[in-house]
Parts: sequence; C-alpha cells; structure tokens
Amino acid sequence: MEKWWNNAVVYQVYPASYQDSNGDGIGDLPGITKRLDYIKKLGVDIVWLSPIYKSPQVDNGYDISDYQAINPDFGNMEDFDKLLKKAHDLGLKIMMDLVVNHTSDAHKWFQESRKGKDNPYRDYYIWRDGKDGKAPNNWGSSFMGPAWKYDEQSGQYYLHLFAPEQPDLNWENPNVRHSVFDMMNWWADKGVDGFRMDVINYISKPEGLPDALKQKDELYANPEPLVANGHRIHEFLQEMNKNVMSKHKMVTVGEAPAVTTDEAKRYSNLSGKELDMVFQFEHMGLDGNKNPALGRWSDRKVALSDLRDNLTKWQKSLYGEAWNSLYWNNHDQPRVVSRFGNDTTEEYRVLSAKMLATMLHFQQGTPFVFEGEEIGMTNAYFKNLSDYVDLDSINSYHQLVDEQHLLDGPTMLKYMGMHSRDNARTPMQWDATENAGFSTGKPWENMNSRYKEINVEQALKDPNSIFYYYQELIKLRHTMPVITDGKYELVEGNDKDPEVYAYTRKDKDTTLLVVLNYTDKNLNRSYEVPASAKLLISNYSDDLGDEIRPYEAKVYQF
Ligand code: TEU
Ligand code: CA
Repeated sequence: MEKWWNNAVVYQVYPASYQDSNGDGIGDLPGITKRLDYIKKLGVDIVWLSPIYKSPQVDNGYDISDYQAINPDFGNMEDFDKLLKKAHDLGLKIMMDLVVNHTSDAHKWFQESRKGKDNPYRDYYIWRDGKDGKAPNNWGSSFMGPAWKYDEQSGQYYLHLFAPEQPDLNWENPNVRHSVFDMMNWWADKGVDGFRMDVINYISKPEGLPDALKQKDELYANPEPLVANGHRIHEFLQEMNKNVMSKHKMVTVGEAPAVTTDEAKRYSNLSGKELDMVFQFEHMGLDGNKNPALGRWSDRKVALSDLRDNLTKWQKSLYGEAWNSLYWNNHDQPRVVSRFGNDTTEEYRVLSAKMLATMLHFQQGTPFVFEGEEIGMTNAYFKNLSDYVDLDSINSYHQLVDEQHLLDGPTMLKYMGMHSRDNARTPMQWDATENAGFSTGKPWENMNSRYKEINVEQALKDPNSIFYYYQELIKLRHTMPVITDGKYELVEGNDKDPEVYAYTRKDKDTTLLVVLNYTDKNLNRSYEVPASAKLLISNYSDDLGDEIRPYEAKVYQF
C-alpha cells in the first residue's frame, strides 16, 4: 500500500436526499452532520458530497452559480465548517464534487460573458456563429435536444453538453483554468480532502468542433466520441495537478464516461501526475438498449459473462500500472440490487445485495458506496410520469415517446422504472415513520414505497442485515493487505461459466477465493480448496461445499 487512501472506502451522500433538519422537505448540511456518526459506524473513511454549492438546481446542483457559496436550501458556510470539523473529529475525510466542465447560466462569469463579444469573460465559454441559420454543428445534449443555444442578447450560439442552463467552460482559455485552480485551492486550504470531478474528461474540446457521427433514429449526433478524452486533456490535468493536487494531501477521482483501459492508465497512472483514479462506465453500459438512439432506456438484464468479462478486463489491465475505482451505484444509476440482483422477495433482496457487495469489495481499487446501498435500497419503480422529477428522465420521455414515437408511453415508463436517475435519488430510509424519518415536511422527491421494511433502524437491529455485511467487508479491507494489493485471477475455466463467478486474490502469504452464485438456482461446482482453508465471509450461515445456494457468496482464505 503506497498512498493514504489505498485501502479506504468512500461513501457518497446526495445532500438533497439524505436528511432534512428543518422540515422543508430538502436534505441539508445540518442533517448530514447529524448522521455522520451513522456513516462512521459503517466504517468508511471518506465522504463524497454531491454538489452543495449555490445553484438554481436545474440539474440538482450540477449547475453551479457560485463555487464558493453554499446553496441556501442546504445551509450556509458556517454549517459546512461544522460538518467538516465533525467529520475530521470522527476521522472521516471530506471529498467535494467539482463541476468544472460547465457552470450554471446564472454564474457571474456567464452573466458577463453573454453581455457581448467584447466582454472580458466572453471567452470563458464556447461561443460560435451559426451555420446557414442553424447551430454551429450537429451535436446533441446529454439531456436531449441540441447542444447549442442561440443567445439573442449577443447574437451567437453557446455550447452546452448538458442542459441549456449548463454552458460549457472554455478550457482553452488560461484564465478559466487558473480561476478553477484558485477555487480548488481555496477549498483545499479550508481543509477538504479531495475532489470527485464531474465529467472531467470532457473538458478538452476538439479543434474546429466538427460534426459527430449521427446514428439512425437520432435527432442529434452524440458528441461523446469527440469530446471525451480530447487532445489537450492530459495537459490540462497535469497543469491542474501541478497547481492544486501536488500542494495538498488529497485524493481525486475523475468521472470519465467513454474511458478505455488505455486512457485510464494515463489518467490514473501510479506516478500520480494526473488523477488518483477514474470512474469508468463500461460496466454501467452493459444493459443499454441495442438501438443507440434509445441509449440506456431498456429493461435488459446483464448476463454474468458480460459483467465478469468487463470487471476482469479492468482488474487485469490496471494492475501494477494504475488504480481502479469500484462502484455499483451513484446518483445517476439505478439501484444495484434491482439491476444486477433480485429485489422480488425479501430473502433474495438481502442475499443478492450481499453477493454483489462481495463481488465488488474483494476487487482491487477503491470501493464507493452510495447512500442506501448499505441497506439494500431498491429502485422506486414509479408508475406515472408525474412521479419523476429528473430533467433527464422527463426530457427523454417527451423526446422518445411524444416527439419521435420510438417507444410507447407504457414501455418508456417501464424502462424508466429500471433506469431513471430518480431511482437513486429517493430519500434515505432511516426508519418506518412517515417519510422514513427523512423529513417532517413533503419530500422534494417521492419516497420509495418500501421504506417500512427497508430502513436503517431495521438494519441496525438485525445482526444479519446488509448493513453489517458491508461493515464487515470494509473492516476486512482495512485489515487484510491482500484485498488492497493482491493479484486478481479468474479461476481457471470460470470464463465460460454462465452462472458462477469465481476469482482469486493472491499475495505472497495469502490466497482468497471468491465464489459467487449470480442466479436464484441451486448449483453444483467444485473448486480446489486446501483442507486448512477458512471461510472468511459468506451470506449464508453455513457452507455446503460444492453445493451453492441461490445468490450464495463465499470467500475462502488460505
Ligand atoms: O454525469 C455525467 C454523465 O455521464 C451523465 O450524463 C450520465 O451518463 C447520465 O446521468 C445518465 O446516467 C455527471 C453527473 O454525475 C450528473 O448528475 C450530471 O447531471 C452531469 O454530469 C452534468 O453535470
Ligand atoms: Ca432542509
């Protein structure tokens, strides 16, 4: 282990959905501070806060209007200082979300920028003249519609890869870069311990902003192949590292859609010149629709072979060269127990949540746990369009159903039940009282209807709960170097097994054999285990040897 965070586990808090302290229905900083003891009890090391900055909340805080102020719904700077102090007193580190591919259109830089071509902030954003009375190119926004908006006031188009209220910053401009670095140093000097960087691999745009390839049925082209991992990205990140990261003891993770293992080896190389790790997306894309125009909207289940091949590729490619992040969930993804596990019965929910946790937590890298994952929260499966609040889900429905007629309403609602970002954002379930103890007011986002059975109070009372299983996994990572440093190998022949995933981790003293039943069936498999082997952890109370029960997970140590 070389770095202070190498055997750490990160817990992500989505502030609006964690704990409301004043009854307005919105989670806030005093609420999070109150719950830090709970987070500490889980045993994690670092808390990543999704954006808490001043923001019009068009995209739930990923549209920032002031990087150095707190969103009033969440509290104020004094509340933040208290949170930071209590976290540090408990031995928890705080990782901030850094959203610098774009700002809010309410940010003062953009307000200045749109005043006209001579404004000193004009070049902080990406402005272009139209082409033949149309947008400068054919790019579409991640949230549907075009990626360009015509600004009447100044007579040009500006680029927004996300919502129109999220204009992209122009990283070609050194003033932009230095404004961002100064802001990062301001937070670091305040004592924050790291950054999770939103779509950081999108910041270098291609020269000339050429058209992208448009697929059949697409209204606009997906610019991702052109904007992800752009030609100056490594230069920009090295500059950031020199100006910020190298001056502080901190940990960084870059969100990097469309990142390959080769690119990841550059971003998160062990030499530490850029980022400490990246969030890759390949395993999150395995159940996407076969029609690219429908993106992730589908109800396909992931085959074990696809998941295993992908995880294995990342484990093997980065070993000894770069560092992996490990995650099943975040605020953009459906709940893993509903997605890759089985939430249809209480027994299977608990077994499969633990099996998936075992799969991930014995791999090499830094595990990220998203709020509620540790109690096995499920998808919300909302029934009506009016239950949804996420702009991405709502825009997608309107475009795919009403505008393009590619899907009918009920089918799209079924797909949203599987993949809407709202599934991750329903409030944290603390107990069985009204609104699950999240708020005494009306929650900004509907509750998941299963909160009476699935909640923290229940989990803490039950020694066999998912919570205590996560606690144990985290403790093992802290105490067993082989989990951090050991070499990963798939068990011979396992690459062809459609139902069981079996891998080993090995260092010079210890071998771990991880055996995972991905199905609800009783299976039979033989693995070579010495007589002296001990069962390190399992989601069943006994071990039947070659007989492997539904969703059984077991780890042998020898
Ligand atoms: O997400 C970037 C990203 O890759 C998303 O477009 C993702 O593919 C989408 O949400 C579907 O799952 C980051 C943030 O995590 C997200 O919450 C923001 O909305 C987005 O950037 C813009 O800041
Ligand atoms: Ca509140």
